[in-house]
Amino acid sequence: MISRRNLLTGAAFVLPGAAALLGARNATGDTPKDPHAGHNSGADAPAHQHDSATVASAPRDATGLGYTPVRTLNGSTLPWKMEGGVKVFRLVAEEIEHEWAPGMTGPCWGYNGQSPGPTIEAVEGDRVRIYVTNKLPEHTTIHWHGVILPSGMDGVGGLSQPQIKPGETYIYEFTLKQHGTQMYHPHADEMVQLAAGMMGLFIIHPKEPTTPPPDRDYAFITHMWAVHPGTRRSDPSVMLDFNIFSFNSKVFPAIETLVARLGERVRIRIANLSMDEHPIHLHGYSFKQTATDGGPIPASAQWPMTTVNVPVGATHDIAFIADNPGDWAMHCHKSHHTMGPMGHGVPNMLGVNQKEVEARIRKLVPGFMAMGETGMAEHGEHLAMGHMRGPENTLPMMTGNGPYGPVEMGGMFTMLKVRAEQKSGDYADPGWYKAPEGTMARRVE
Ligand SMILES: [Cu+2]
Repeated sequence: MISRRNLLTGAAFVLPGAAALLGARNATGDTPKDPHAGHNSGADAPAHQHDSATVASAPRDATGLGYTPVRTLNGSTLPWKMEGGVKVFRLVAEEIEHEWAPGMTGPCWGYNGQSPGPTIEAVEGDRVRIYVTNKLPEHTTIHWHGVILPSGMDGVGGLSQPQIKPGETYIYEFTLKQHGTQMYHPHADEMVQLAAGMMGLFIIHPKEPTTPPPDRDYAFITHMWAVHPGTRRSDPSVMLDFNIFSFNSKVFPAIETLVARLGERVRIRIANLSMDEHPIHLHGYSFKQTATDGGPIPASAQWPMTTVNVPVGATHDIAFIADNPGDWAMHCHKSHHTMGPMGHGVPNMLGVNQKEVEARIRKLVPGFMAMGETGMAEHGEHLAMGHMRGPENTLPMMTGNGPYGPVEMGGMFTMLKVRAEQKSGDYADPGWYKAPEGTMARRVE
C-alpha cells in the first residue's frame, strides 16, 4: 500500500512549492501510519490533535502556487512532478483498510491508500498526465467526471478504452480547458467499485480568476455505504437502504471541523457520488452557490440560500464571508443521513408502554433495555457514552459530545468554527465557542 507519507518522502514525487507545506501537515496534524485518517477532528476528538495542524493550505501568497490550495476534509492533495511542461500524477487503485470513525473499520477500495483518493489539483491550461495502476482483484478504469477532454480519455471501460486489467498501468493525458470542481471515479463495474469507496476530487483552478479568491477553500464528497451491523465490508448490492453517510468517507465525529477567521472568504465544494441527493445545510449563514460542475454561475444568477441540494453525480460550490462568529453545525438535512447504523430498521416503539415486557425479557436477557418509548434521545446518550454497545465494529445511532452534552448526531455532520482570533492559514480546531454574555439560550424558572 502506498501511503501519502511514502509518496511524499520517497523522493519520486515532489509537489513544487507546496511540498514543504504538505510535508509539514503530514508530520504534524496527521497520523503518518494511517494515511486515510487524515486530520481527524470532530466533537469527540481531543483538542491536542490539532495543536500543530496548521499549514496545510496557507493563503495563496504563501504557497507560490498562484491559488489557494484546497483543503480536502480528512484528506490530501496528490503530489505531482513536472516532466517537459506536463504535470505528472500517479494513482494506484487498490484495497485499503479504512476507518469511518473510531470504532468502525473495514476493507474498502480506494486510491493511494485512501478513500476518497487524493485530490488532484491543477490550473486551467495545464497539460496533465495521470498514470493509473490497477492493484485491484478485477479490472477498472478512471472516468474524469465533468472534465472536458478528448473522447478517448474519458475512461469508460469498453466504450472509450479497454479495461485496465489487474497489474496493468494506463496513461491518461489531456489539457485542462476549464476550471471548477470535478471528480474522478471508475467507469468499470461501477456498482461495486463506487460502493467500495473509489472516488476522488479533480479541482481545476482558474488561470485568471475573475472573482476574489477564497481565503479557505474546502472540499468533500458525500457518500453512502451499507455496512450491515456486525460486518466490515460495504455491501454493493444495496440500492436504497444505506446506513453509513459520509463526507470524504468519514462520519461524525471523525469528520474534520471547518475553521475560518472572522471576515475571511470561504468556499466549500460539495460533490456527490452516492445514490441519493444531499441537502447540505449550514447554520448561521446565508450563502450563495457560485458554481456547478458545469462551470461558474454568473453573479446575476446566484441567489441566497441556507441549504444547497447536491444531486447525484454533481458538484456544487458555495461561498460566503465568515462574518458570524461561533460554532455552526453543517450537515445533510435528511435526518436519517445524520445517524449511525444502529438506528435503522428498528421497530417503532414511540408511545408504547414496554415496562412489563422489559421486566419479562430481563429474566432471559439480563440488562435488557426497552428502547424508543419516549424517543431515541435517551438511548443515543447511552450509546454516545458507551453504556450500550451494538454488535462488534458498529457505530451507534447517534454520538458525539459538545460542551453542553451529547450532540446526538452521526453520519453527515460536522461544524464550521469561526473565530476572530483564528490566524489566517491556521486550520487547527479552536475548541468550543464561548457565547458572549446575554447571547445564549437559558432556562427560565
Ligand atoms: Cu443526505
